[in-house]
Amino acid sequence: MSLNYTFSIIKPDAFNAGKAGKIIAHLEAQGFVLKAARVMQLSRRQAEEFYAVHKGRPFYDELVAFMSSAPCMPFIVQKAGAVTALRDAIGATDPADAAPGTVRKLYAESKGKNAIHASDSDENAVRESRFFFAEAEVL
Ligand code: 3AN
Repeated sequence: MSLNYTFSIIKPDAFNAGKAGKIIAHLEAQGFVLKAARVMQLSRRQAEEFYAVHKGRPFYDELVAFMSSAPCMPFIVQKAGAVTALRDAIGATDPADAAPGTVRKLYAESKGKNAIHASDSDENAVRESRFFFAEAEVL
């Protein structure tokens, strides 16, 4: 059975533009239930560790610099089949390719500044949730 929760981050571009509330409301309207959330600015080291799987890819340095450049909002949501459901709700990595009504189509600027992160597998949802939240912080 697939996990009933997943991990996400409202990235600095969307958070700075005051879109966090709209994005959370958009997801709640689709049946996602907020289980944990915080506002924080990642250190460079935290961003490097979080995105370690992308180390060596051409966009890695830019991604780490961007994600540690300003506050962001990590959060956990619950829904049946959460990982797939949230990936569908956020849309393609590049907002130009994202389907109408997805978070990235509505709120993202570019492939790099693309408003939101969402775990891409149950395994990563567990790992990424633990990276940011202690058990006692999750409802
Ligand atoms: P997704 O976030 O849709 O899972 P990944 O895992 O391929 O996409 O990439 C992780 C993050 O790296 C993306 N959210 C995006 O911010 C950034 N990224 C991916 N590809 C590029 C690219 N070609 N140029 C700039 N940033 C990129």
